[in-house]
Amino acid sequence: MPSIPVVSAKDSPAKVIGCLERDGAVVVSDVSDRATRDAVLRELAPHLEVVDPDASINKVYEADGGAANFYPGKTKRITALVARSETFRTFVTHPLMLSACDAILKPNCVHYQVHATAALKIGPGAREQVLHREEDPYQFFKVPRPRMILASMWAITDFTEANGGTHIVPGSHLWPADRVARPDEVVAAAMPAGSVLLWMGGT
Ligand SMILES: O=C(O)CCC(=O)C(=O)O
Repeated sequence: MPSIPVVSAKDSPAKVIGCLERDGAVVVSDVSDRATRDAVLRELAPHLEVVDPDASINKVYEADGGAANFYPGKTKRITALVARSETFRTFVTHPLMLSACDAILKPNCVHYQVHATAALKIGPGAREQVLHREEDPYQFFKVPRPRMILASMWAITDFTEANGGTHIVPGSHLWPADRVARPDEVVAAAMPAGSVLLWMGGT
């Protein structure tokens, strides 16, 4: 059974990067403390408060060339977190993120930048999301694509398989384009609050 490696924030960036290269994903525990998570929650709360969890953005996404039914319902979503939460900015500039981005993205570019940010509050009964690669919008490159994206998911609350922990297919960043994941190759990222899941744009 494949699994997502778990390392500690005290481990070296080289260890984190080694896991990303080999498994395409890694969970790093104890990256954010309680006070930081509480501040993010407090700063985002008024924005999340006014979101309708049933407002579907699929039509807009499809019109833009995105996959059909990409976004599950029963979920509150807000974007532009850098503008909305001062504390969230410390995640973007966290030394772990910068060293991982330097190692994974810098060999392919002059500068890298924040691609998109979103906070998700998954409600009861939300369906699973369709498996995808974060780099899928760049269809002009064939899989396996050059490395363009390093994704992260910061656990502000505990992630479990039951409450919607992100589904990852370890090792799939190295797969040929036509290989489809079997159900037993899909792993839910279970991680306690304070952890961050990193994954390659090709995973
Ligand atoms: O549910 C969403 O808003 C998108 C989440 C997503 O694309 C992902 O977790 O990779």
